[in-house]
Amino acid sequence: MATNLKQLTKNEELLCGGHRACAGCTGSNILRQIMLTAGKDTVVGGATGCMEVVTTIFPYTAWKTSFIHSAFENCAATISGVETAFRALKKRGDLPVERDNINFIAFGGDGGTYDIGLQSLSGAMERGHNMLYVCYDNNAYMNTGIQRSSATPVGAHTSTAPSGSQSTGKQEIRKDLTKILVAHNIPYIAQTTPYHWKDLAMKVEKALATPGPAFLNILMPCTPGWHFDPAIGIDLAREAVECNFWPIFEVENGVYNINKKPKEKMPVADWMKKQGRFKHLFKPGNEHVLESTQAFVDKEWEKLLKLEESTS
Ligand SMILES: Cc1ncc(C[n+]2csc(CCOP(=O)(O)OP(=O)(O)O)c2C)c(N)n1
Repeated sequence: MATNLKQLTKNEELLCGGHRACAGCTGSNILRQIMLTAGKDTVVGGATGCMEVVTTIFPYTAWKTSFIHSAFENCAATISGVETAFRALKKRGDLPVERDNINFIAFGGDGGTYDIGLQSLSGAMERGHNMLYVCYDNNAYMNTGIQRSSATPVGAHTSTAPSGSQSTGKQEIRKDLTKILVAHNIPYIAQTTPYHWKDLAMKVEKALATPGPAFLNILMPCTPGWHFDPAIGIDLAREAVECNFWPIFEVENGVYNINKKPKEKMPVADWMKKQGRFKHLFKPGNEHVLESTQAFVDKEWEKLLKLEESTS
């Protein structure tokens, strides 16, 4: 099992150093961890987000495996097409035996997944392709200058939802994409973070071993977008789980399993106060946003516990 740390570190690094990710970027941790688990026989597709931009600056590539550039709208469609071609070649007997088992992984940011590529993701999942779609959710359109996306949490300051005398930042409740994927009735869906490396590796293994479509939603703390000290990104991933902002769970054939239930729940405000994007919420007069965020997180957690109870 690749979920053994010793084994995992012996595996070949398929995302090499020298890429252009920001100092403290947790997205490169996500890509490295996934590729260490998936291995070389993997076809990767990337939508036009940070993790594509920083790893494929012409004429270089940080990928030591096949990598296909996609537009925002069609990463899932591109990889579903490659997977179909693979099946067709296999059926015709046109593949050498050693190329018999290939992983197909599509990557997209939250802008490319929650928003612009949602239709192609939905189509690929519904058609039942044998592929894994990974959304690295850094809560905004980061590489174009931190514009809000439908994944941005209430109260966050972004360039298109700025905080100031007239506004407390993003006003709308974030979309729950994981729930939308559950509604597709696909065999495997999970949330995780790059801090929880063992959980992440286990989920990648399960997702790739499951015949049919699988989806992973991975929280990615972003230094310039969330405004934090580059040293603490990975801690913010851990604390997002400790405060229940980002529960880590899986839904396997409709059955929910929460992988970590914090013993002592951390207040969401303690997580938020380490991030400059929420700085304005700690000024007098804005307490109501912190209170409503805590109430929202508590309510969603209760719903998740009930889903686990009712489906197990
Ligand atoms: C259809 C379309 N709209 C807008 C753009 C411009 N664009 C390129 S990258 C990007 C932001 C990507 O955001 P996200 O998918 O969240 O990834 P991140 O940069 O945060 O990693 C935008 C808006 C584009 N390339 N195509």
